[in-house]
Amino acid sequence: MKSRAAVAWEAGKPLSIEDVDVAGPKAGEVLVRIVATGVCHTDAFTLSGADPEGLFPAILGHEGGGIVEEVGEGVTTLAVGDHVIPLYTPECGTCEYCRSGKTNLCQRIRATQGQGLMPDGTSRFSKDGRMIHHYMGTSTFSEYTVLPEIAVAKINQAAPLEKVCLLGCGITTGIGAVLNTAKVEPGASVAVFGLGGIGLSVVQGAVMAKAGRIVVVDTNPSKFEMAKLLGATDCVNPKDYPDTPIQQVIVELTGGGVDYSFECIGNVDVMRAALECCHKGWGESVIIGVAGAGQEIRTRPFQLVTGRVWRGSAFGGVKGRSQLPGYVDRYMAGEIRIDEMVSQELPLERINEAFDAMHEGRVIRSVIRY
Ligand code: NAD
Ligand code: AHE
Ligand code: ZN
Ligand code: ZN
Repeated sequence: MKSRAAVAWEAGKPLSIEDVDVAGPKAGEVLVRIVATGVCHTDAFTLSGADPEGLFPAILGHEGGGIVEEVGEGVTTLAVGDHVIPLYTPECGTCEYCRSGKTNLCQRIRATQGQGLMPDGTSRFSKDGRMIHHYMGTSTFSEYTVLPEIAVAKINQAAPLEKVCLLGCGITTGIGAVLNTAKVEPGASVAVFGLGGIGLSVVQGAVMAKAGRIVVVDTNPSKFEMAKLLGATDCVNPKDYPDTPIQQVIVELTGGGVDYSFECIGNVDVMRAALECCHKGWGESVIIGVAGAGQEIRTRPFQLVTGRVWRGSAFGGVKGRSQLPGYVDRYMAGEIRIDEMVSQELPLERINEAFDAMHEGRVIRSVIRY
C-alpha cells in the first residue's frame, strides 16, 4: 500500500514528504495507522547525524498513537480497531531481560531494531524500489507503519490519540525516571536540567512523588513559566551566573546539594554538573539526555567515593505493554498532565517547522496530526 511519510534521506537535511510503499505485516506483526505523533529531541539528534546508530534513508518518529488496521499471522494479543501506542522499548515478557525484574530493556528484537529492520531482517518501507530503514522500531512519521506485536501497547479506546501519543516517549520517560529509576521519596529535593518535554515531565513526576524543593535549570528562561505551573519551586538560568559553575550555585541554593538530579539535555558537561550538584553521601543523578557519537562523561572519582550515585534511564524504566496502558488511564483520570505540553499541532507537510521550533526553543512539544 501507499503511505504519506516524512523521509530522512540523509543526515542534516530537512525531511521530505513522500508517498512511500509499505508492505503488509508478516507473521507476528501488525499494520498501524498513526493518527498523531510527537516530535522528540531524539528524532532531531538522529537526523543531525550525531547518532552512532543513525541510518539513512529512514522514516523517523517514535512518539505515536494509532489504530491497528491489519494483523499478521499468529498475532493473538491485538485486533483490528485496537487503539495503540508503538513501543521503541518492546516487552516480550520471556527474554532474560524481561524475566529479570530489574530492567525494562527487553532485548528480544534490539539487534534488528538497531539496524533499522524488522525482526526478520528486512524493511517494510521502500520508495521506487529503494529500501528505507525503520527507526527505533516505530517510524511514526509514516501514516501507516508496521510494528512487531511485542512493540505495541493496547490502550483505552476513549483516550485522545493526539494527546496520549506523547506517552510514547517524552512524558512517560520523565515521570518514569522519577518514580521508577530514582524512586524519589516525599520531601526529597530535586534538580532538573533542561526543560523540554522530558525535563518538564520530570518536574511533573517529582510533584507526583511529593518532592519538597524542585529546582529547575535552563538557559532559555521562557521555559520557567510552564515549569512553575507544573510545580517547580526555584528557577535557575546558568547565564545569570557567568563566573560560577552551576553545580556550585545549586549546592549553595540548597544548603549542601540535592537528593536527586536529572539531566534532560544530552550535554555531557551538564551531566557532570548534574552529578556534582548532588548531596555528599547520598545524592543520586539520573542521565536521561542522549549524547552524540564520541561524547563521554567525566568527573572526579572522588564524587562517587563520597557517596554520589550516577544512573541512567531509558523510557523511564517503564515496561510498555504491561505498564503504559496504566499511564494512559492516569491521564484520563486527571493524574497526568499532557494537554499543556502540546504547544502546537501541525499537519505532516509542515513537520520541518516542528524541528525548527524545537531548535529555537519555542515549543515544549509539537504534535503532527495525519
Ligand atoms: P528539548 O530540546 O525539548 O529540551 C531540551 C531543553 O534543554 C531546552 O529547554 C533547552 O533550552 C535546554 N538546554 C539546552 N542546553 C542547555 C544547557 N546547557 N543548560 C541548561 N539547559 C539547556 O529536548 P527533549 O525532547 O526534552 O529531550 C531532552 C533529551 O532527552 C534529549 O537528549 C533526548 O534525546 C533525550 N531523551 C532521552 C530519553 C530516554 O529514554 N533516555 C527519552 C526521550 C528523550
Ligand atoms: N542510538 C543511540 C542511543 C539512543 C538512546 O539512548 N535511545 C534511548 C531512547 S531516546 C528516546 O527519545 C533508549 O531507549 N536507549 C536504549 C536502547 O536500547 O536504545 C546511541 O548512542 O547509539
Ligand atoms: Zn523520545
Ligand atoms: Zn523481552
